[in-house]
This record gives sequence, C-alpha cells and structure tokens, in this order.
Amino acid sequence: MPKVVVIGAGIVGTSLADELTARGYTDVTVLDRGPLFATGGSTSHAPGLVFQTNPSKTMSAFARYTVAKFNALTHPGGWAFNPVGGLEIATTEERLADLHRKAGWAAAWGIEGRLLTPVECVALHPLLDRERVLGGFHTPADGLAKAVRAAEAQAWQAMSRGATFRPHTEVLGVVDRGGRVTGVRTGDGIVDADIVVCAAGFWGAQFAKGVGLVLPLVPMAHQYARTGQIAPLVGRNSELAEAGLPILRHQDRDLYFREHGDRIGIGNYGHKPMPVDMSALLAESAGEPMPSMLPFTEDDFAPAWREACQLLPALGDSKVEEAFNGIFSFTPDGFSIMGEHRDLSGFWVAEAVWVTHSAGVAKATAEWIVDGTPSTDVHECDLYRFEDVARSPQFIMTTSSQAFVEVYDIVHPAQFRTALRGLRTSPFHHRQQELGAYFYEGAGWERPAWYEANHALAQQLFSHGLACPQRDEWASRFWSPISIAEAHVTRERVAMYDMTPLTRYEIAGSGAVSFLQQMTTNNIDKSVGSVTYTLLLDETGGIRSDITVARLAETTFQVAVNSPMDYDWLHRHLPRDVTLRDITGATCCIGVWGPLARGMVQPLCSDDLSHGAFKYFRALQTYLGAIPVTMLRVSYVGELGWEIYASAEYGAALWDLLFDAGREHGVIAAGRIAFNSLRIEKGYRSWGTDMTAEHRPAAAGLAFAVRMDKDDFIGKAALTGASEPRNRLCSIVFDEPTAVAMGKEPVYRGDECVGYVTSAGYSPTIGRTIAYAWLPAGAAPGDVLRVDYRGARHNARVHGEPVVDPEMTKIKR
Ligand code: FAD
Ligand code: THG
Repeated sequence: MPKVVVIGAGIVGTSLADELTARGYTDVTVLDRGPLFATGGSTSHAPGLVFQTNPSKTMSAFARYTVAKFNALTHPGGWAFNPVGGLEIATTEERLADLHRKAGWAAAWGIEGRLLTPVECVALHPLLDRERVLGGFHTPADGLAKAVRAAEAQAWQAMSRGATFRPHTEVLGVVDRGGRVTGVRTGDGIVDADIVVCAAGFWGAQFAKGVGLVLPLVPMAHQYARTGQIAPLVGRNSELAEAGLPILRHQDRDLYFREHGDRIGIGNYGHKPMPVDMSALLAESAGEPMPSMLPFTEDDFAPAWREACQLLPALGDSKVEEAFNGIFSFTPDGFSIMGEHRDLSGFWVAEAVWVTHSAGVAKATAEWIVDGTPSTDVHECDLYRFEDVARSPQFIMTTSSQAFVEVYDIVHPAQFRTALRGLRTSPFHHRQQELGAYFYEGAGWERPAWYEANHALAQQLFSHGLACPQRDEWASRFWSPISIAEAHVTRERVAMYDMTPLTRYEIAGSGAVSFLQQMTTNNIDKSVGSVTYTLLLDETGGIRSDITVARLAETTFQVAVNSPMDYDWLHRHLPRDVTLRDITGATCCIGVWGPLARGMVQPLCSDDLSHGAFKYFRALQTYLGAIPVTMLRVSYVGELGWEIYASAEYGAALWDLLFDAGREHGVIAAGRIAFNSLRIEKGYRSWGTDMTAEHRPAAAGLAFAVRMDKDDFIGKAALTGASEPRNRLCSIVFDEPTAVAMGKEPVYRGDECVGYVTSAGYSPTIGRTIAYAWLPAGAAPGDVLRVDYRGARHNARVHGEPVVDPEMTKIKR
C-alpha cells in the first residue's frame, strides 16, 4: 500500500486523509507546522459560510458534497454543520435580475432554492431593513460549517482507519529520486512517502516553487469583524446553536453576515485587494500561533460598517468589538488547483480551496490518486489549465487581484479581462484593427468578436429582409447585430476567420502512429494527407478533448486541440520515440469558408482544389501565390473551404493575398460570435462547455468518432459494454425569434427541471436561437421544453441534428 504524506491539517488536508483512508489508503501521515486542529491556517479563522450555488456545475457539486458530508459528521463539541439556510438579497435592480440567473444555476445543478419578495426576506431575516431590500434568493440547505470541528471530526475518522497526524512538524522540502517523490524533509528528519499531497493552504505556492511548480494563487487579506451584543438577538440563539438566522449576502456592497450568538459577524470584500508578501509573512510569523491573521486595518472597514448598519439597522447601537484581516488564497479564475506534478510523480496539490468546496475537492483528489480518475469533471480546477501566458508573477497577481475585486460582482458570461491585454496577437492583428475588430481575450489571444467594418453591410442586409430580432440589454452586452450579418455572409458568400488561437501541436517520430492510435478513439493510421476527427478519453471513457489529427508525412502529424490540458495529457503518455511540440505561436491560420471559397482561393494555387482532387477532411501542403501553406479541408462552421496554415512570418502577406483575391467575391472578415453560432447550427460541439470528462462519447453524440473495432486505446475498455446513457446532449431551438440563452440555464419539462443549456447562439439561417442542452436520454425531436432565462421562461423544442445542412451538401461540394 502506498505511503501518503499530506502537508497541512486544515480543512483540505484532514478531509483528504479521511477520503483516502476510506478508499483503503490507510498509510496516511498528515504533517502540520501548527498545533492540531486550530493550526493557525485559514481554516482556523473561517466563519464558515457555505453558499453552494456557483456558476460552475463542478464547484456546486463540490459544495453539495461538503454539505452532505458535514451534516453527517459527529463531534462531542457540537455540530459541524448548521443548515440555517442561505439568503442573498438584492438592493439594486441589476442584482435583482441577476438573482434569477443565480436561481437558474441552483435549479440546473440540483440545489433547492426560491426567489423571495422583500416581505419574505424580512420574515426570514428580521434584522433586514425592509426599505432597502428589493428581493432575495433563499437556499434552505446552505448554512454554517464549523470548520475546525469539521476538520477534527474528519481527522478522527481518518485516524480510526490508521492515519497519523503530527503537529508542530514543518515540511521543509520534498525528497525525490528519478522523477518520483520518496519522502519529505522535516526538522526531525525524513518521512518516507510514495505520494505527497500539498494541502498547505496559501503557503502552497511558496512550497510548490521548491519542486518547480507554479501554483497561480495569491494570498489575500480579507476583513472579518464581530460586533458587540445586538439587542434583538439577545436570548435568540442557544450557546450551542450559535445561529438560527440564514447566512446573509449583500453582494451589492461586498458584504456577508452571520450570527455568533447575540453578535453579528461581518465579512468585507469591499476593500482594495491586499495581497500578502509571503517572504515578509514567513519571516514575521515564524513560531507565531495564528500566522494567517494580520492586524485589522480599520480605515478599510469604515465604509463597510456604514453599509452594514444601513442594511441591518440594529447594528447601529453596537460597534465592532473584534476584527482582523484574515488570509486565504485567490486564483486568476476563482477555481481551485488540483492535480499531480507532471515531472515529479507522486507530488499532488489540492490548493486554493474554500471550506465550502473542501470535502468535494478532497473526495475528487482521493479518487484521482486511488482510482486514477476523479468521478467529477475537474478540468476547471486542473493544475495544468493555465497557458504559459497566465503563469507569470505579474499575470497571477493582476488577475487574482481582479478576482478579489469581482468576487461579488455581477460578471457577464461574455465579459473579458481588460488588464494585461495584447499579449498574444496573430500576424493579422493590424489588418483586424483597420477593420474595426471588437476584440475580446481568450487564452491570452486577442480575438475579433466582430468587425465594425461590416456595419454598413449589416444595415443593408437587415433592410433587405435579414432578420435581426431585438435583444434585451443583458444579451446585448459584448455583442453586436453585425455578427448576424457575418454569419449570414459566410453561408451565402465567403468569409475569413482568424483561427490562429486554435492550439496545435506537431507530433512526430517513429512511434507517432502507435502513440496516437493508443491515445485517440478513431483510426488515425490512414494515408498521408488524411485528417481525422477523434477524441481523447480518460480511462473511464470520459471525454478529455476532441481533436483533429492531420497526417502531414508518414510520421509527422499536426494535431489541433482545445487547451493546455491536452498537452499535459499527451505529454504524460509520451514514449521516447515521439516528440510533442506546441507550434501555435510559430504558425498562423485563416479559415476561408463559404460557397464562394473555392472560386476565391483556386486562382491563387497551382494545385487542383476541386472536390474530386482535394476531398473533405484531407490536407495539402502547397503554395498560395508565393506563400508556403498547409491547407486542411475542415470547417467548424460547416461550409466549403479550408483552414489555411502558414509559418507566422507569412501571416501578414497571406491575409492580404486572400483578402484581395476575395474582393470580387464579396469576402468579409468575420468574428467569433458568427463562428460560434455557425458551429452550433452545424451540430459541432465545443469541448469544456458542451461536453467534458463527465460525459462519454455516445451521450455527447460523438460515438461516430469512436472505432471500437480498433486495437486498444485509452478508455476503450470502459466503453465496452457500457450501459445506455441517462442523459444526452441535444440541439434545441427556441420558438420565439427574440428568445436567447447564454449557457447554464435550467431546462424544464412542465414544472420539472430536466436539464441545462451548455451553449447557445443566434442562427441567421433559421432566424432563431439554437442551443445545446443536456436532457434525459428519452428526449426526442419535437419535445416541448421551457428554458429559464433570468426568470423568463421561453419555449424551445428538441431538434434533430444538425439543424442546418444535415445532408452535408454545403460542405461536400
Ligand atoms: P489552511 O486551513 O490554511 O491549512 C493549511 C495548513 O497547512 C495550515 O494548517 C498550515 O499550518 C499548514 N502548512 C503550511 N505549510 C506547511 C509546511 N511547509 N509544513 C507543514 N504544514 C504546513 N471559506 C468558506 O468556504 N466560507 C467562508 O465563509 C470563508 N470565510 C473566510 C473568512 C476569512 C477571514 C478567511 C481567512 C478565510 C475564509 N474562507 C472561507 C476561506 C477558507 O478559510 C480557506 O479557503 C480554507 O480554510 C483553506 O483550507 P486549507 O486546508 O487549504 O488551508
Ligand atoms: N479545427 C481543427 N481542429 C480542431 C478544431 C477545429 N480541434 C479542436 C476542435 N476544433 C475540435 N472540434 C471539431 C468539431 C467538429 C469538427 C472538427 C473539429 C468536424 N466534424 C465533422 C463532422 O462531425 O461532420 C467530422 C466528420 C468526420 O469525422 O469525417 O469537422 O475547428 N483543425
């Protein structure tokens, strides 16, 4: 049995020890520099509010598991979880509207919740000023975790199965041999280990640096204060219960509240980000009992106190009696960080975890360690999700500070970062700027969402009958009707898309064929010039990615993927006779698609581009004019045409060459919004949004890309004899032309929530919004559903797939 050392006995380390020992890994030693179990880490100070609802399905599932687990823990001191319920209130119209969206997430992820009138809010929480409250969202299963008690109770469970906890033992470093951990170094000597898990809280980044890992987290101070006695609370709560009123969020003013007997605790996110300088903290806090507590900065709290007294007027007769600035981790995207070090096997991290998600993260980590794959999709939390561009100290500090500022903000799903822009630009950037590109950011790349240069064209098309349904203000943000025209022109004429940000690798070497056969579901061992759409599965048959594999030479492949996690997955399995190289930035790509694409490109090329000579899903290395290019006859938008790749230095010339050649065909440059709606029309999925490792190919409608008659590949065994899926990804089409969806909306059949939307886009071809939704497997074309978009229910029907061009006549001609 493997020996496990866990660094840190906070809520994460203790929960992990429990989850590991419950799975039979009973040789677990948990080391902490502090005393047990009020170690002095963040857990020791957490007021323990657990609001389960999160935009992320995974984070919500982690929170649900935490609540279920903590509810069942026993501790002689009393409860580990007190399900007082959660109440979020709105004091602005915008927040009130947004609570509907939040209620939608709760419904979609299976968390009970209800929107309340102001009177109902006050009935639940009588300290509220009725005049200020416009409405609320109540989640009865939310509540308070007693974090140290929950840690201790889980630790006891782990100890009863053989785990050991050692206080006052600082881990100084990791011992390794041949790329594997063999133990950890402490002041008392070496503790042997086959597996080391870093659950060191906000100290984790500093620690992991010692083994060459960048953990993008920033320790931030956050203010928490307790008042003196509040008259109306006196005698309300027994000493044991501590609280009876729901935990309360006042997100419009960055505040949260809970009861401590007859006092109120107030958490404040309204202050400037206060990142903690770790080297100073480590020096100053050596040997201190509570090293995650900093002195209270009173001035930062003054506005919060005024706001708190306005919302809860009874506070006005009291004052702050105890307060501190507590430290915990923020990450660039708000997600935790989980996974195993790629270059040091056996070294794992479970970092930047709130109490709220702690047991869920611990369970998934334990499954990952013991079974090889977590049962929940964890890609949002994956240690290797960060692009290189996102791993600089400057990027981590800037984006994590932004995450602190935005923690209670209403964040639009299409909202993009404004700081640190312009880091990755394609060679077409200047031309795109000239065309009035409205850029947003993804993976560090500047990506045109639409082009203002197409404004006049759009107006002309709309005045000649192209429909442009009214959108509400929310759906109009980061959006333009020009995108409708761009999509329409792609279907009618021809358009150029900047595909440079599509991540691509060169995989080469004598073992490349067998490697790719082993890694992917489809047969890639076809002739030179073949292109194959195929899947990467995990061992349990879950979809890790969907990729295209172009065989450019006998042992050279160009592989286009979805995220840095694909690089990580391939790299972990890479044999010695295969090389894997990211060629994204060294190359560029333009998608030229539309019925006129061939007429536009053929004159530039001496090779025959006819359908007979250059077939669908084939690759060709040739020249356009004087420029060496690789053309793939692939189209995510579902039109005739090619992805045209070139070495980056040719990019500017290639764009001009194509754009000039296209003038007589009415070519336009088109952006990501058009691109997205066209791929949804065509039935193409987007990994990470429509399907994840939670789903198997058949359920996601991707069984066609799996060759069960092929020799072994990762995930094949799990698919063999797999039971029928309970849910399926379906296309749905809204009845009303004005109805929209943005993703993550709950889908109802009658009054029952039966699924959720993943992605959506307005289809100019049918004049309706089309969406993907996960629905019960029995859902059939024509079934009528209702989608809850921010509180308004819109009719939609299940539609056969694809909605546009099911015969493939547009694409294969
Ligand atoms: P910690 O509890 O910090 O545990 C890490 C442990 O590692 C520590 O005990 C430390 O001593 C030990 N350690 C570190 N380095 C070493 C080493 N080299 N060797 C040995 N041991 C080491 N979360 C919520 O969900 N809800 C809330 O309402 C909430 N409110 C909060 C309010 C405040 C004021 C603060 C500070 C945090 C709050 N949080 C809340 C966040 C939450 O407390 C933390 O995210 C969580 O406790 C982190 O748990 P952890 O186990 O990862 O880290
Ligand atoms: N282009 C290339 N690679 C990619 C993408 C791309 N890799 C990542 C991501 N996008 C993968 N997604 C898709 C989805 C669908 C298709 C291509 C890439 C596609 N599907 C055909 C179909 O379903 O009809 C496959 C037909 C077949 O298997 O023959 O074209 O945009 N280069």
